[in-house]
Amino acid sequence: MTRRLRIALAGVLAVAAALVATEVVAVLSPTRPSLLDAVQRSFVDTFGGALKDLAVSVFGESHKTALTVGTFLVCLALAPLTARLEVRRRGAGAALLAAFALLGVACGLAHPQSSTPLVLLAGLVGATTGTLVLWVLLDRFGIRVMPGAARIFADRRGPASAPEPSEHDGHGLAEVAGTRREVVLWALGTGAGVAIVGALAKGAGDAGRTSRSPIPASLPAPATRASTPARQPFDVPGLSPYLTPTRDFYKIDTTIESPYVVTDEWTLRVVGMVDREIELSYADLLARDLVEEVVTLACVSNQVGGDLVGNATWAGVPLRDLLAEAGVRSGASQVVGESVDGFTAGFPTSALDDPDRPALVAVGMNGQPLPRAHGFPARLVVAGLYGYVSATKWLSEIRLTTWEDEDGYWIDRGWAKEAPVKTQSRIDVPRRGQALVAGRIAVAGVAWAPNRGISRVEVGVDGAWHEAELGRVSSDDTWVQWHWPWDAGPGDHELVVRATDGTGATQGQQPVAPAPDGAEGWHSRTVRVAAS
Ligand SMILES: Nc1nc2c(c(=O)[nH]1)N[C@H]1C(S)=C(S)[C@@H](COP(=O)(O)O)O[C@H]1N2
Ligand SMILES: [Mo]
Repeated sequence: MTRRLRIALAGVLAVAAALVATEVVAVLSPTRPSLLDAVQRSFVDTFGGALKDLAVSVFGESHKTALTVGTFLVCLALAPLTARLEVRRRGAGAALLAAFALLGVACGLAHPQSSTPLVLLAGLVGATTGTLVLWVLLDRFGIRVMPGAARIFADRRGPASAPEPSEHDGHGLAEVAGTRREVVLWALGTGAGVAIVGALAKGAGDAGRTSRSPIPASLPAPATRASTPARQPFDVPGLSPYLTPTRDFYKIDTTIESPYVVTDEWTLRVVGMVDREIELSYADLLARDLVEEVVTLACVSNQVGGDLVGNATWAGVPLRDLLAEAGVRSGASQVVGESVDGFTAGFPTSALDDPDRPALVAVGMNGQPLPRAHGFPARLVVAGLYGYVSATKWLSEIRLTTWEDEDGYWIDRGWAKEAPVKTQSRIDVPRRGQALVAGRIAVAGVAWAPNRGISRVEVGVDGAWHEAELGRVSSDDTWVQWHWPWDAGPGDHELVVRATDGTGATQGQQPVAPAPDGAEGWHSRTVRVAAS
C-alpha cells in the first residue's frame, strides 16, 4: 500500500470518527439537530435560495439524500488533505479539523432548536476524536510526521527520527508499524468501530426522538365539520382524488429532516402588535372548539402540470379568533408565522378581512393529527395564499407587525412578498405514454384558484375548445376535478387545458416561470391514438 494511500486512509477514517463522535453527542438530546444537521441546514439557508427551483426539479423531494451524499463527498475529498497537512507538520491537520468543528459550532449556534452547551460539546468531542484517531492511525500506518509538537504515540518505534518504513513495506519489517498487515488490521478495526458506533448512535437517536416526541393517536372530534361532497358525478381511473390522501400530499420545506417537536416543551405564542400576548400549549389548542375546512394548498414552485399542490381537510383553531383574543393593534399590517426551526412566512392582515376565507392554526389533516412532515404539532393554513407566504409548519409564534418591518424567509431570496395562488389547471389523464385507441377517451384533471373558485374548465384539441364537466366542491377554497369525454380519432393530438376562475379571469397561454410569484400557462399533453 503506497504511503499516499495510507495517509489518505488515515484521514478518511479520522474524519469519519469525528463525524460519528458528534452524532454520539447528539444522542444526549435526540430531538435537537446534530452538528451535521445544523451544517446542512445552514447550507440550505445560505445556498437554497439559488437552488430552490433547481432542487425541486432535479432532486424532487429527496433533497435530504442529495445533501447527505454531498456532505459525504465533501468530507471524503477533504479528509486526505487533513491527513497530509498533519504529516507535513504535526498539529496542522488537527487545526483543520478544529476549524471544521468551529464551522459546525457556528452553524449549531445559529440553529434555533439547538442547545449551546451541547453544540460546544459536540464540536469539542468531534475535533478531539478526529485528532486522536488521526494521530494513532498515522502512527500505526508507519507514517512519519514532521515534528511540530511532541510525538505522543511513538513509544513502540523509538525516537521520532526513526527511519521511514520502506514504501514496499512487508519485507523484514513484520514488527514495525506500517506493515501491510498492521495497516489493514488498524484500518478495518477503526472502520468497523466507526460503523458500529455510528449505527448505535443512529438507533439510539431514532428511538429517543420517537419516544420523546409522540404524536397522539387521534384528535378531539371537531366542533364544526367540513362538508365534503359525498360523491362525484364522474369516476375516472387515474384522476387525482378530490381529497389528497396524506401520504400522497406533496411536502416542501427547508428542513433536511422534519423537526421532532416535544409537545410538553412546545407553546404557540401570539406576540407583537397586540394588546395582550397569548401563549397556548398543545393541550390548550386541543381543548378549543376545532373547526374543519377543506383547503387546497399550493407551492409557488409548482410548474405548469406539476404536483406540488394538494387538497386536504384541515382541523384547527380559527386564526381570527386567536387574533381577536390578543387584540390586534391598529397599524399592524402583517401576520408572520415563525416555526420552531426559524422559518418565517408573512402575509397581509388584509388577507383575513374576508370572514369567509379559511385561516386556521391547524392541528389536524384529513381527520388525523398533523403528521410531522406536514407540521406537527400545529401549522398555519390560509386559503388562497402560496405556502411560502402563509402555511408555516411546526408553528411556534404568530407575530403581528407592519408590512415593512419584516420579510419572510423566501422574500430576500428573490420571491414575491405578496403571493396569492394563481389559477392553474392540470391534465391527469390520459397519462403520459398511456396506450390509447380511437373511440371514447376520458380526459380529466384538476383545476384550482383557491378562494376565487373555478367557474369553467375547457379542453382544447385539434384547434377547438370543449367545455369540461366540473366535479363537486366543498367551497371555492378547493380545487375541482374536471372531465371531458373525447371521441378521439387515430393520430397524434395535442390536448390543452385552461381554467376560468370565479372572477371570470381565464388562464393565459403565455408560459411564465414559477419565480418570483408562481407559474402561468396552459398545461398540454401530446397523445398518440391508435386506430381501433
Ligand atoms: N416551517 C416551515 N413551514 C413551511 C415551509 C418551510 O420550509 N418551513 N415551507 C412552506 C412552503 S414553501 C409550502 S409550499 C408549504 C408546503 O406544505 P406541505 O409540505 O405540508 O405540503 O409549507 C410551507 N411551510
Ligand atoms: Mo412552497
